[in-house]
Amino acid sequence: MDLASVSADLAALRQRALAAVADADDLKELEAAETAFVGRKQGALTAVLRGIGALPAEDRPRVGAIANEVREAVEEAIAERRARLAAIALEVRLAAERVDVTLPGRPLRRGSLHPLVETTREIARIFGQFGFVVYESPEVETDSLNFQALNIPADHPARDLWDTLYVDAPTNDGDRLLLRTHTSPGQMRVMRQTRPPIRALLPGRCFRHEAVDASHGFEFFQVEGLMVDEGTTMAHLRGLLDEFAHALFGAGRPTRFRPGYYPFTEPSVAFDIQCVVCDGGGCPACGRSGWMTILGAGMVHPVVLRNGGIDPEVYQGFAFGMGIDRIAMLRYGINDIRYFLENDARFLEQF
Ligand code: 2NM
Repeated sequence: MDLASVSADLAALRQRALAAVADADDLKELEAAETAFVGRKQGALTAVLRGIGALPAEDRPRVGAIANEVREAVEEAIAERRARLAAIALEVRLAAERVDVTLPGRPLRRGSLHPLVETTREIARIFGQFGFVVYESPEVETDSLNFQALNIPADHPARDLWDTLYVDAPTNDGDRLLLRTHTSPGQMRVMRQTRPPIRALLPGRCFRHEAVDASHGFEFFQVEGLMVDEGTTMAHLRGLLDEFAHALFGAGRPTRFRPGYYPFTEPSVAFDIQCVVCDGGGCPACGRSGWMTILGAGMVHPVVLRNGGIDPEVYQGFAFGMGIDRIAMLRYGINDIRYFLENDARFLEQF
């Protein structure tokens, strides 16, 4: 054992250690190399230093210095390699987690308004321009508001079990509960809760005990309008309905009043527009008459005004009502009322 051979051993150890560190592909391999070469107990460097006692005393400091230098060089290489492995691990992770923020987003499925909702809103928008305000009222009503207050007598056929759906529930005052057959009871509520001038619009679901076919549902939607003020006349009604028909079906479309009958209006009319299918020529859609009825209307009966708490000697009013389903069918060319409530996506997606 001499200085030259120990120096050579240390140089060789340094070479092998640096090579092992450089070759370490992960932390585990690096730590194994650290233990093998510069580990305090079992490391190769420690083994060399254990043999130092066999050297002449004057050579020991020189060997000690070389050994320290080797340790420092190897430990520095290990620190560098550790930092490099950490950087590589981060790069790998970032690559794996990479998000391309420039990719176009996944499109959201976009819904659309139900054709009945769309039509109701359009009707409310038009009448809104004339100052009509939308009210909503209950679908379960009393016999007195749905019929009696509206001048519909007890023996009127509409009150028959075969036309009206009654609710089998007791009430405090013996009044019978039913599913409203029109939104007129809402107009009665408006009259009792507000004072003239009144311009009210009542949209909503109504119910009739009906045999269902392409043009009749046991549920349907109605919009009614009510105007009450001093000096309200049939001429105001006529002008308003013309404006409405022209806004909805196009300016210049001919309209007409025909005599009609309702128990709650006097006089009563049917309001027709020239057929939107044949433009008046006559076709199956208009029964070859060239006209189609889109709503009913009239001057509110004095008895009905009085039932609403309004003095018919001071105030007059007109009211009108239309089936939203029917208006929507005309607007969109739908030929069966049953489509509206079937919830078939193939139908709904078209709007
Ligand atoms: C219609 C036709 C004619 C109407 C009458 C009233 C009330 F409450 F004021 F008397 N509301 N709605 C009315 C009048 C409704 O639907 C075809």
